[in-house]
Amino acid sequence: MSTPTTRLLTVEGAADTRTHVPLLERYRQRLPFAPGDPLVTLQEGSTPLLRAPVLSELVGATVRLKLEGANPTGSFKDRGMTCAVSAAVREGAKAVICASTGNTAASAAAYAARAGITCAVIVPEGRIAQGKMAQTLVHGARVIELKGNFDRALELVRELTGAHPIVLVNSVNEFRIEGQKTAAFEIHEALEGSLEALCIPVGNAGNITSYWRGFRELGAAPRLWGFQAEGAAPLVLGKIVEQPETVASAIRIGNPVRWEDAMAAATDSRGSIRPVSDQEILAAFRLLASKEGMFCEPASAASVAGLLKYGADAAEQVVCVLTGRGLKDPETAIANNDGRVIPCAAEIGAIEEAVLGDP
Ligand code: AN7
Repeated sequence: MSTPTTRLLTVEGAADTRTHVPLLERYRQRLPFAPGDPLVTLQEGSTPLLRAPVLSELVGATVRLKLEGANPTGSFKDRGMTCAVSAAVREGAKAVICASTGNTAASAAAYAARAGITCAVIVPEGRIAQGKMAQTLVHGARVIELKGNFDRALELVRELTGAHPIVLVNSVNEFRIEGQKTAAFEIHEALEGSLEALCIPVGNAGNITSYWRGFRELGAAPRLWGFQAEGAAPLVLGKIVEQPETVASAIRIGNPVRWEDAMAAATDSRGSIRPVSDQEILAAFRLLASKEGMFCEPASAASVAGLLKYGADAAEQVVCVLTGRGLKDPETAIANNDGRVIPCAAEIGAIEEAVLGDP
């Protein structure tokens, strides 16, 4: 058996092939890592930027989707986690921890497994999507279900890490923000600096903070349009939401840790943070899947819901960030679609009727 240290990939050996370069290598010049530092990677980043013809037509702009669900664990969190866990390993950490609505937990669990260190996650009881729970468990993290919501979980985990040598990998961790800013680099490069507006869901507000940092470092300044679910919209209301509620469980957050940074990103970019209803989120979710062929999780669809609701405001080049993939949350998908399953006897007449008959 190899020890955790020898199992870590070095920078030199990180990519088995040259077809996909980990973001920490691709953007090393702009990240707080030196050659030879431990690199914990699952080959994240370099995600597709897909044209969305139906959306483009609807809003009268060229709309593209940044497919962050194409990251190894199926969400944008991997960009931050490769950095946070690599830095933790560099510091000699043996354990990481986070509070999570699900995706951070899945990502932390995967990168901790890769690094050969332990991981604990605190999730709100009964409130994280099944795909995320499956990932977190199968990666071997210790899953702690809190009788309380995400905001309380984060408070407690911050207190805990103040007293114990466990590295906190929520987006209070600067390495998370550093890693996630690389998505802005990729979009800027792909569009050769022509991006005018970015639509993005906002929960704990780490990601909008990261994008703004990334764009600023390149001297770019697209407008950032952040969207929160109506029932979990503290940044829109200007006050903490004690009991956040939305179908989009990933962004069911009432007291974002990057509050000031997110407001600054919206203001400095001449953007905004606005609300979308659950109905609007689910309508965008279904439209993406049924008309663009793109299955994302409900929280991700908030970016598109916001664009459809408020319009492109004369921006011609727009990107919507689809933060996580649809398979993360099968229950919500099964409960919210226009399809139906047709039962059928195992004989040709019944099959004919099922396939060719009136729907
Ligand atoms: C799919 O996993 O907070 O505004 O604990 O999973 O940076 O918080 C997830 C957030 C958007 C919001 N889309 O990003 C967690 C967690 C998806 C998400 C967000 C999340 P932030």
